[in-house]
Amino acid sequence: KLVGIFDSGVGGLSVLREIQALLPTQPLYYIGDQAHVPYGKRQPAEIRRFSFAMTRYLLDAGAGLIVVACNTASAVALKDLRQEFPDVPFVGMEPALKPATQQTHNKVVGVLATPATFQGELYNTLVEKFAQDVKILTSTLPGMVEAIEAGRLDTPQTRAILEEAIMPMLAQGADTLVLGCTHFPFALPLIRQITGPDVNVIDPAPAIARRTHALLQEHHLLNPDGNSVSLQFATSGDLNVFNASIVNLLHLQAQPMQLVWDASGN
Ligand code: DGN
Repeated sequence: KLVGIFDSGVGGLSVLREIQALLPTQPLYYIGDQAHVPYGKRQPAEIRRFSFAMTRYLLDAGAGLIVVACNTASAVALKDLRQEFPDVPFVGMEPALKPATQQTHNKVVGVLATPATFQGELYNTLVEKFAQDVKILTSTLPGMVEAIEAGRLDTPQTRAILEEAIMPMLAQGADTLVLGCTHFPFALPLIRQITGPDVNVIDPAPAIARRTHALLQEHHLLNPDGNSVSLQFATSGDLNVFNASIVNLLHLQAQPMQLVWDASGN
């Protein structure tokens, strides 16, 4: 059965990549809402409307499970999505605070995510639950989502954004960093250059892929082994820009579709 995956833009491709590696024969359909990226500073009602529209689209296309491959949309809309579509299994993102607080030796953790993710109930529940004895430092990495969308994975400007956020975290003793936005794993090589080898950088995408596998199994939606690989992509933004990102980030040739939302975002 088809797995629907969505994000505000290309960030969720870091999740798709892991799902595809784990489940190479599962058909996947990815939507990037690039007409509205970035989501980080948008109003919750707006993010909810976009998330509902993409979910409906993917269900109409035949999806049996939806991966909300965006921390921001998960923080704002996951609860409502589960309520609106009670029969649909959803996999959502959340900043990996649990493993981070378990793995840190210095008891200092840095979290990188969007403003909307930090403001959401999901994140604050996690902080209450897992962060009693750990100091948590946060940064929203202003400009980073835009840099990844534009394919600037390793430029002096992108390095400057990362250094400005990460260096103070390291200076305060952070030995574990959480990538709380699905765009950020694409800058991992640069992040590692800045942190050096001794800092633990957590990308939750492999765990999300395992969770997707488990839920598919539980709901009898796993595609039996076969050799047909089916990957579909669509964007609400510029088709050529999206296509270039797929090539640049996934090293894949695809033929993405153009999505047109009406002005209300439905
Ligand atoms: N990739 C998204 C996330 O994980 O939060 C959102 C990025 C954005 O649109 N600001």
